[in-house]
Amino acid sequence: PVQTNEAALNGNGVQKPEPRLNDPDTLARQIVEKLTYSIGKNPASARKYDWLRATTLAVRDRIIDHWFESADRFAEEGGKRVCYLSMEFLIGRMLRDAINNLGLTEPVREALARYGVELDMIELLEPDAALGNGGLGRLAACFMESMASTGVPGYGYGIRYVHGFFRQEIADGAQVELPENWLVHGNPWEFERRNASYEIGFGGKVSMIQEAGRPARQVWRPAERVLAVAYDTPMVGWRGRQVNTLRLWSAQALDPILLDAFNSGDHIGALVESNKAEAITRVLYPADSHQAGQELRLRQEYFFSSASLQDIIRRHLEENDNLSNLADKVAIQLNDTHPAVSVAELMRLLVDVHGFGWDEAWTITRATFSYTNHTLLPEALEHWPIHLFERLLPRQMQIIYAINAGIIREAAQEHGYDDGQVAAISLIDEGNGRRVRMGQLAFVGSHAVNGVSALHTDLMKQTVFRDLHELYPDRIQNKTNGVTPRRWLMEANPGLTGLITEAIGPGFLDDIEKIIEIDDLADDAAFRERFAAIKRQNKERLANVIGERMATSVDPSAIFDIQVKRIHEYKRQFLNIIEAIALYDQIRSHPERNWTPRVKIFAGKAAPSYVQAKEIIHLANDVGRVINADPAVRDLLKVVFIPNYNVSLAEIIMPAADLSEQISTAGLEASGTGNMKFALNGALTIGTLDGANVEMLEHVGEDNIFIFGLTASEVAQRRREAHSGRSIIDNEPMLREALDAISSGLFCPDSPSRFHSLVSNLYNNDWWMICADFKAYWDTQRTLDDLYTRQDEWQAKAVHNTARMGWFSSDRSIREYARDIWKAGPGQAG
Ligand code: F55
Repeated sequence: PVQTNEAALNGNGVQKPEPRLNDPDTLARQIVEKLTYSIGKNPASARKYDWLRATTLAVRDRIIDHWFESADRFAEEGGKRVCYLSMEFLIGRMLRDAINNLGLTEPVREALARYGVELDMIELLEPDAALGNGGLGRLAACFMESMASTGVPGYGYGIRYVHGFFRQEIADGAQVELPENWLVHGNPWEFERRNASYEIGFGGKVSMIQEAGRPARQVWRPAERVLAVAYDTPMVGWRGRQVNTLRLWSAQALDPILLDAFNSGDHIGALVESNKAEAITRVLYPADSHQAGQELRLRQEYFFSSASLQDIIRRHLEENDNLSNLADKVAIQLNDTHPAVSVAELMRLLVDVHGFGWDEAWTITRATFSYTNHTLLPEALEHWPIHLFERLLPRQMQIIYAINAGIIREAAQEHGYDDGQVAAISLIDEGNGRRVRMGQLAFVGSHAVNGVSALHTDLMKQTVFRDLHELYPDRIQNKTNGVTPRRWLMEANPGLTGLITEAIGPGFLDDIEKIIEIDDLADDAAFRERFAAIKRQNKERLANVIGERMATSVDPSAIFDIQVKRIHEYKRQFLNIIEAIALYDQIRSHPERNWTPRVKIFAGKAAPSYVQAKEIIHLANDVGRVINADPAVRDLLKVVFIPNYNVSLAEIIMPAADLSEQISTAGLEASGTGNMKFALNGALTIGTLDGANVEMLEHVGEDNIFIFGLTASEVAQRRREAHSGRSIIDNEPMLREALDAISSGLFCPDSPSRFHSLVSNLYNNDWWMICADFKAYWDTQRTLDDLYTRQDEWQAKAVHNTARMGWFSSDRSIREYARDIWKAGPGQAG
């Protein structure tokens, strides 16, 4: 055992490190100290990566001071913890965020400048932590930052994937997926916690055991066991007031090299087991819109759910006598259904391991969990085949049957449900090969269930959860998404942040809703000009990126019309491309007209197995190649697809947009969060009445947003009527000519039939209402062309957008979760 001198540890502070000072002198000295003693380089021979690492380590020391303070404060004050369980945390880079939140940006810049090193340059060397697919994962990252910034004691729990979201390259117009390897040079932000590790079982058998004088109980003897090892990353809140922890689990073989096998000469056999264990946390699944359905995915879900719950329980029992007050001390938020097996696992831990009776365990479980739904798309809802579930998690399957029996009994006895109504709420889908419905499991195991925008929450009540909502009418509530203004305004757009600070003072940095104070400056010509000048600089920066990465030149005085997000049919990048083709036709047919120059910018990744989404990427690239090379359009139109969209690229793109494309088929986009990032940075939105666009309209006012197209209920109506595109195409020449151009092979002469199935889907079915919405979209785009020529008007609207987006801060979202769902954080009894 380690010998410690208690007196020295606690008494006179002999072993306490000196406090870290934040002046440039001290920072410069300590960066060089890290360079020398942690990295083993002297300043003269250090490479840029060495400087990044040394700077990160010096900044990390300061974070650790705040981290310990936060832990001590929590230990003193007690209160309730919030555990955010998410398969995904799409964080991006961490250095800029950390130093911004600690107020160190200028001192660090100055310290590095003394050695001739540019902060902005070394920041770019940090790899993105891309442990997520898109909106859901990025929301988890914004929420972690906002919990730390608003003083909620939040613990993120997730998976430490060795390979995050794949890197995208475009080869001959098509997406190519390459493995991502963010950990190759080590990760200075994480701390391995070997003492926090738990065994996770799979497979095996359940048997009833009867011990003398005790009630009979079920014991699960797993056939396989792996170890979950914790890695902690500090999450720094605004002004460093609070530092929370993101705990990510890594899988390891219990016995990395099975010594028996190894000693008996079976080297290969010994390593097979460790490979199988470590496979669990090897890679992030890249599908965001359909269920993977693979065994490895279910293993991932259970692995991180069980590890997190065991950790939560261990911590609770360190501070409390028993688990009966768990729900008073911990709130567990399930980020979609990916961790929904937690409901069964907590029941198992309470009943089988900690000896609770079923009913009390169920009360505790329900009071502890809450669940956020992020999609209504049927193909994205998780449902696991029963045979697979039972083979991998036999005890959890039993528990799910028991939960189901209880719910059905309640529905039948207390509410008189008939067989049809029972089938609708059952946790087991008997329809297609018997499956466990994870959404239903998460719903019944939670005291609160939320959607992520007002419209989405309403639709949840009417569609996917209609029957459960009828049974539990108080359970569903709305929590509209938000984005953190630190990363998405201050860090991404220092120019605009500086202008706003000059105009209204720095108060909005601590309370983003104060940004409304620039609203009246929309009428101030001098302010508008400075606002526009900053936009222009940000567009030049993006134009440079496009020039460097793709050797395409774009003119920053054109409208930057941007659609960046995952590629999906319901998000309708195809509609945007068709509009580009129609515009191309019109410019060539009517060269005499006063066209407003436009650059259409796309970026986003397709799931590797999503054929149509990959065709859409191919089309965008093929169309861009033809249009950009055609002298007839005289730079009036460019179409650019920027490869490898990720958080870092988003930080350059969001501030550079004039126009934000939020054009999903109404009723399909749960919320959207890119819509908020763009508008906060002064882009106007062209969008449908979908997701949070509806609430953005309410906040910015109808003069400042450009809404078009069918509403969600009109879409539902048309689908009931078996709508197809054919008659619309026949009556709309611009649309027909654009589709004919695609079908003719104009954009893909090497393979003219490449896009035939994309086009024939429109004729035969038009499921996503692309034909139905084309004309309204076209007309709205032309209104915007016209508006852009009146720069005063356009810029006034842009100012209103920035001014009125304060409500869409994730600080507001988090305060609502804390107040209505978690009953935790500042101002809660705790
Ligand atoms: C990831 C994995 C699976 Cl198996 C299914 C879905 C996803 C995923 O990434 N979903 C996702 O990003 N959903 C989005 O969540 C955002 C945050 O709430 C919403 O803004 C957005 O509308 C929704 O599509």
